[in-house]
Amino acid sequence: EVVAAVLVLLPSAAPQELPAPWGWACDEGLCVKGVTSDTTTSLNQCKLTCGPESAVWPRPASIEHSSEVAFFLPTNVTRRVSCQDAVCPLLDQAIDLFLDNLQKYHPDYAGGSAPWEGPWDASIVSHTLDLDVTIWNADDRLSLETDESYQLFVTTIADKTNAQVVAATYFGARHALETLSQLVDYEEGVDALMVVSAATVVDVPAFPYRGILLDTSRNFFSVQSIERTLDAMAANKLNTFHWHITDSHSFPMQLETLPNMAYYGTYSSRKIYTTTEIRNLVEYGRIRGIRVLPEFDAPAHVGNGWQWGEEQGLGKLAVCVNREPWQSYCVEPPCGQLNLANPKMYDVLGQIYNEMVELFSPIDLFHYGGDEVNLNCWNTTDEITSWMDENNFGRDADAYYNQWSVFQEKSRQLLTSANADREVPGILWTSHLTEEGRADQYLDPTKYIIQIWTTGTDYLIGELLEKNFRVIFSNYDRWYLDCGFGAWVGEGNNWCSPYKGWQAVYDNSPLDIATDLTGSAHEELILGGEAALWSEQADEMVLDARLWPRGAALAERLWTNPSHNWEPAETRLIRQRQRMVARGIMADRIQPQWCHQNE
Ligand code: CP6
Repeated sequence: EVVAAVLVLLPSAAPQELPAPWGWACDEGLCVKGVTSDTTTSLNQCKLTCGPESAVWPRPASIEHSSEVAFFLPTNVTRRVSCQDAVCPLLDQAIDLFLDNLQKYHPDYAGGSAPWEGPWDASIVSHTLDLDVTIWNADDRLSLETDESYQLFVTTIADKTNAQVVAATYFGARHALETLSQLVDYEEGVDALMVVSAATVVDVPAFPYRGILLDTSRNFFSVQSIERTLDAMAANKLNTFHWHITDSHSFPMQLETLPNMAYYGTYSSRKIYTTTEIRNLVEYGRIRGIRVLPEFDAPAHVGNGWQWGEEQGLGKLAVCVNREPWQSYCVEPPCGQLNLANPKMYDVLGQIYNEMVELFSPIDLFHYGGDEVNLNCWNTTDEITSWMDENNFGRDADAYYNQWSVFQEKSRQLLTSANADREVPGILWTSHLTEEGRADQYLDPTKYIIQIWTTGTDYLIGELLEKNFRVIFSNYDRWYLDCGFGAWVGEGNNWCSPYKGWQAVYDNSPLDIATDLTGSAHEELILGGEAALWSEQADEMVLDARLWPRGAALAERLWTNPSHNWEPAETRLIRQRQRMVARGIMADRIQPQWCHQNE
């Protein structure tokens, strides 16, 4: 009683701990906050993360750890690596990124090194985190066959924590470093980092293709915003940045051999990706375990950029460009489709492929687009109809499908020769060419992968699988993230309403869809999935919040493929969202700050 009275009288210099709104259940280990026992969700219920078991996103295939932590300073990390050839410089960069990510846990991080202040006790100052990374193979490029698995062993003896990473490839090792960074957090009380003192992680992705699509034609996105997207993808072990770089609206891709394309096609001279910027982004992605996959969408979804042909004596390279009323010639304005009747069009297409193959080199996949061809555009263009007649192709729908498939075959050959006669699998969107009875008539399943954008109830998905096509899922009702609130509604289209929350993204399971449609999961044919950010209603101001944390939900579906739905994942997702924010990603908010004690 006497002591208490004295304490009350003493003026307190230290800020008082704020009382928690309710009793936090968790008070040691990597706890950020407590847990409530309440499992109902949503706006008026806090969801709180606690301990290393809730730290790693996407959840590893297997993880065990102690509930103790070791404290250390980021200046006390050592590295030892065992690797071959080109992999070693990549690994050095991955470790640098890992160290940057540690700095970013500090609440006062403002770039570079955070303002660590201490004072620290001797045990913190002397503690080291020793990285020991072994990579067996010399692959420095991703492919669908790349082994992305890794093992991570954390052990602590006295003042040394050893983090041992073993992986077949660079890509597995960089995922291990991502996981390790997520087993670290900042501890306010000691102004130091803490790492779980012992852990064993054995991890492997469920699917080899885990993507995000960004459309940079309807709206332009700065290189910096694309880099930020690659950073966020790396934090979620997503491995494919599908760059829908051109469309009818604009052509922002600089080509040194065809400068007219961007000259005619960009919105402005500043809204252009120079060849240097493109090469740098490809490398930026590679270091982060991401293939930058180019799409050149054709024969539809072209337009601006192609007008120069006539002025330069090559004739019309594209038809229906900006034609009105657009409803008759395309799904959204402005219209445009390549001119199948002009052989010079193929010369230009081959040149585009030549330069794209070089810019994105070496490619292991290529996206041909191939969506939303409008037969009425070709059918109402004199140059095309007279060419059809001269060649006795006929004029019915099948005649046009035949010519479209001839175009596709020529495109494939042009791409193959552009790629020094190395054939890579091509990706095509679902379209009339992939419909019932047509897919295997027109397309060879050993050469093409089909990206599905219809919903999970579409029986055609089952048909494609039964015909042995490899597929990538991008169901528009779950994995299209482009919608702004309310847009399109009232124009006869309602796919933007209601808003697709992260829960809907999380619960979309390709294997379940395949099983429902065909009675078999077809695991070997399902390469994975991709969320799409089309950009009619998005530019870089809203990019982060549209993509994240929903893209993180996609990532766990594709990496872990959990057998449960979103509910048990919620607290971990909230923590992953906070982690992304710490790394400079302006991810959407999930709950009130009131739920987070020390933020
Ligand atoms: N642009 C291109 C688009 C779409 C596609 N391709 C699209 C279609 C339907 C919806 C959203 C986007 N805007 N080139 C389809 C693959 Cl709902």
